[in-house]
Amino acid sequence: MTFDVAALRAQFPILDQQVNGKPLVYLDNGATTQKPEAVLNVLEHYYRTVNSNVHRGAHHLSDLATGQFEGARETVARFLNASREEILWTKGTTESINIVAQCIGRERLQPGDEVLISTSEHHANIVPWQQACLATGATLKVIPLREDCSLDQDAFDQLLTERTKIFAIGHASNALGTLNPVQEMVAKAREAGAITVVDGAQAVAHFPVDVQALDVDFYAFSAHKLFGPTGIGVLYGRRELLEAMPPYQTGGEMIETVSFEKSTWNQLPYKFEAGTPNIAGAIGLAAAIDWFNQQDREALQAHEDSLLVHATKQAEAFDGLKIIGTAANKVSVLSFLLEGAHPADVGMLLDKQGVAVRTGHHCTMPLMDTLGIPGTVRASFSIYNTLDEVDRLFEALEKVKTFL
Ligand code: C6P
Repeated sequence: MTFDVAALRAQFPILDQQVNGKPLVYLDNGATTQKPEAVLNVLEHYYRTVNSNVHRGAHHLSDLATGQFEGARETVARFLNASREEILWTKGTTESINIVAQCIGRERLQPGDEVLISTSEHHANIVPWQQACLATGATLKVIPLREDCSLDQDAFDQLLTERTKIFAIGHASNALGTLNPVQEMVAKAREAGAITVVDGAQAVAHFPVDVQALDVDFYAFSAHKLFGPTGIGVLYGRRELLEAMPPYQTGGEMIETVSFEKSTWNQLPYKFEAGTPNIAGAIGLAAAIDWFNQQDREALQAHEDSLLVHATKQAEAFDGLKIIGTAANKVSVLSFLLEGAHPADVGMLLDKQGVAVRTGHHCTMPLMDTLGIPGTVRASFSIYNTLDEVDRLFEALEKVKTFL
């Protein structure tokens, strides 16, 4: 299979448009990726021909919807190398982490216990733990960064103790792109007796993830950053832990029996899925995974790497530009500052030239505080971006410099 970026791009109709009179250069893939025709078609087909509620099987359409919905769970299970009972549908990464923080964190933490996270976490992997610590009297501990914004592994080794009950870490940083050595860190945390949680929001669209190889207890991601729809995500949980956890929300679907005196819970995974689920979302996510798996994943990864290398080279040569986050291992994210310019102004002037980036704190306020900056300009690349688009970003930045 050879990789043809033009052919791949052609499958994403949204990319073929003008913004502010210029061809769109979409470099905000860390916020959300675009959706290929294959996913759009499946979503439309579902609503046009299948739409029905699931697990209520009294008629043909309901059977069809249930089959596709549960088939989607199996697709996700294969994608992560898990079993279907361990795959829970959620609204996204944020809800996935909240489920763990509520159902394990608040249940098991006690005063004197510690939750260990890192400086570069997204708010979704900080605030739920902060709240769990507040509710239980446990303490939040934070792994500091080295100069290049990678995690300080010596500090990690010291912070990880028998008091560490939960270790929650991002697989890749959304603000900087740093790829964390999650497998090694999870192994050490498990050895120390901690429950391990990985935020995979910025990982799954970039490289294969195998939860068994990672040997992690919980893994979270969002469909919309993986070429799928918004409003749907996944929490993988190790079966023994899910079995032992109380439900997150209660109501329909998640029960086995209900009386006015007492209710009992459905089996996994339904125990954690109260109410009518996002059926179309789950089916759309499976379509995205099927589509993604049909591509030459190694070629996609190599292409993304070449985008980052090309962008980094130009950034290093660009007068007055400072790259924020220079770790050796990164996903395709370039965060930077232009001397004397506020990131928000840079973003606005790039937008005027059709270049879409994200600016600000990227939901990582503690990281920005640590770095002593208000935020960054972030160009996050995906498989359908081209080297020409990277050049367009830097041409546009030259103009921004003259405007400012
Ligand atoms: N980051 C970004 O522009 P949700 O919103 O639940 O799908 O994902 C939250 C989330 C959690 N962890 C990481 C590492 C993330 O990057 C995100 C979402 C977007 O960087 C929106 S803030």
